[in-house]
Amino acid sequence: MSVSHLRSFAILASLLASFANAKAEEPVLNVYNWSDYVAKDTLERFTKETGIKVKYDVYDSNEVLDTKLMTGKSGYDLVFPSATPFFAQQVKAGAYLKLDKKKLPNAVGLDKMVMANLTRSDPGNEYGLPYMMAATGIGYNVEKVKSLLPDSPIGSWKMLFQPAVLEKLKSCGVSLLDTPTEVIPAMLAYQKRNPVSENPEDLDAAVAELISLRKYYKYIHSSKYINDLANGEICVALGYAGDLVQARARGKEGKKKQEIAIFIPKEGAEVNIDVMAIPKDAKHPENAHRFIDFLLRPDVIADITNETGYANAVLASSKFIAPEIKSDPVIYPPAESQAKLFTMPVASKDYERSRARAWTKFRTAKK
Ligand code: N2P
Repeated sequence: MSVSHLRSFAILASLLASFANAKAEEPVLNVYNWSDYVAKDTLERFTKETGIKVKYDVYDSNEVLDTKLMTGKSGYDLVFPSATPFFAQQVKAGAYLKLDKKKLPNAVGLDKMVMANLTRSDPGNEYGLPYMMAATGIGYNVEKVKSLLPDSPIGSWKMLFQPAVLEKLKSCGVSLLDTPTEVIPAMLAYQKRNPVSENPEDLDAAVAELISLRKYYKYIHSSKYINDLANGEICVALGYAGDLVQARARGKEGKKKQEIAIFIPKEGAEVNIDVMAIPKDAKHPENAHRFIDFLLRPDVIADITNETGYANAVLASSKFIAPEIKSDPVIYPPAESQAKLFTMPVASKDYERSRARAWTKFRTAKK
């Protein structure tokens, strides 16, 4: 056989192999994602283009996803953990399949800075690609807060943690996210301690103060606050920026119009990069790759950003993003507030355990 024959034979063989692979997979994809994290027509568009049916389940905390992944067979083909500390630990534990970059041509359009940041969790960017990013901030009902506390400390964590403030705002409802990886750093920032400290003394101080404030919080939950803020059921919430943006939009649309405002606290706030990753035992990895590549299409991901209020890392999506979204400092923080943002480090197992214990102590403290 001549060299060129050999080459065409090799090409044919690899084509056949990829057909066989594609054939072997039924046109189904099991996705497990955060709630309120795609546009209304994202899944439908994908199915229309590919014939792949998406079974879509949602969660509202990394802890829930982590438990499913770590107990082995999750049954999912694609999940969206936060890069640190969760995805980093899951990568170390061998929870994911290596991505096949040949099947992800749109990945070249990803922001190199975000990719570099992700190497802290995933050296070589082998197991995950960025989906959406957001800071954690505070959303509040402008009218209700103004009437109960005209000189409230807007812009500061004091809105959520200062007893004198909470004493006033308790009656209109204050809520926290249900996760130690958000609430403890926020409390540490309020206490002017290092928000990403792994010092047991800092952890104790943060939890003691949280416990002393337990009676002021109406509830601790990671997704209910969107509608409750929008309906006027609560008036201050710790939330993910995009979710707060959605609450603000729903507040404008609702029957009882509520004006919701949002800020990222000046003392510093956490930022999460959520990634797309394929669990090791995924039954439809081929379809998962197709969905990841679809989500990385500039027009597709721009629609998601426009609808959910979360920033993405696909540079070419910029031209499809609505001007009011692009200029929203809550979604795309300007340089001066970016300097105050921090991401969680990958903490030691020991620290993770003590933080989880401390959190349970707070969660179960008497109101
Ligand atoms: C979506 C929440 C995703 C942000 N509702 C958490 N990283």
